[in-house]
Amino acid sequence: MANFTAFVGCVSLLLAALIRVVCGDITDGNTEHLKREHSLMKPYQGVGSSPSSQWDFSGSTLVTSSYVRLTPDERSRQGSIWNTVPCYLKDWEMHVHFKIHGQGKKNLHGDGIALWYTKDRLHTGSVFGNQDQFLGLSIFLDTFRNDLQGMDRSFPYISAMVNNGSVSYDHGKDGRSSELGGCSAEIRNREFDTYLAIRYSKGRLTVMMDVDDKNEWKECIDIGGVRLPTGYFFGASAATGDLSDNHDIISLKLYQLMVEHTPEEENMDWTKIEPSVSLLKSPKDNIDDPTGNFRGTPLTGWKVFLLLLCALLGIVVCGVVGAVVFQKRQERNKRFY
Ligand SMILES: [Ca+2]
Repeated sequence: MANFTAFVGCVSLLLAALIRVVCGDITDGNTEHLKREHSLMKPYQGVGSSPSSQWDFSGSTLVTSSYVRLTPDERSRQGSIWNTVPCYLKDWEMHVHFKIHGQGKKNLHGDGIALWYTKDRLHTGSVFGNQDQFLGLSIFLDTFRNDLQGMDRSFPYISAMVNNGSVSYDHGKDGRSSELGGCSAEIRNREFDTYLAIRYSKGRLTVMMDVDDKNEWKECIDIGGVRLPTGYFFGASAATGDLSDNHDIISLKLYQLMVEHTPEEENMDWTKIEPSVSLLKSPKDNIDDPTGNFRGTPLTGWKVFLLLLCALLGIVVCGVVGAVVFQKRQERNKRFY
């Protein structure tokens, strides 16, 4: 039986190692793929102060050695921080470490943070401190419910929007008419670290969060058919109105995802792509969609992982059955002699 225990131990170790390897390059922040020129990390040396700086900031933004405060917990403030280096990666994942906190009691705080991947940068405006009718992608961390008719969802609410410059964000409706997907999440006044991950790869946009101190990603948004060009800028902005909060960014870490593309995809000019979405609903709601659009953009890493997991489970089951049969036979043999 000792041999069998050792065998199971070995398989468990192998399985753990495999999970680390397969997941590593997707969400684990594999350091070799971290792109420092697009990342903002403590102690934020040189941010905004030199011509060679990789991050600019404007408005109420305050940079300290341990956080970047986009707005303080005061009324009518707007602040932003922007990467000065355009991003030419085709597949990427941004990890956002943020903190939203303030004195306001339930529902008496606002308005939230927006994360951007857009053509323009440093244009102050009405959408969480940034310009409306933007070109690109935005993820909103909306902490205040403006739309009193929309009681079917609880706030804070995280949502995504892709814009080709023609659509206005409807603040009064919390952007509901233009949102691609979203989820409710307790992201305010938490005592522990809160994170968001935005992944864009092969036309698929995935937003995950880690806001319950469990050190694991929970899916919030997952949509296919999203087209975004390369050469846009990453940024973050926040705004307060009559109600307020401290909106802090602790870090923005950008990882390059190693994904293969077809020769045709490689040869096209990705900077010329117009931001668009061909599939408006979450792939999860479209399982029976006969067009099967979303199936063209699977999460390859996960497929491989599941296959390997099944294979390993098969080996474990075979091992257990084998060991039991072997032991039974030994016992029977003992009885005979
Ligand atoms: Ca709102």
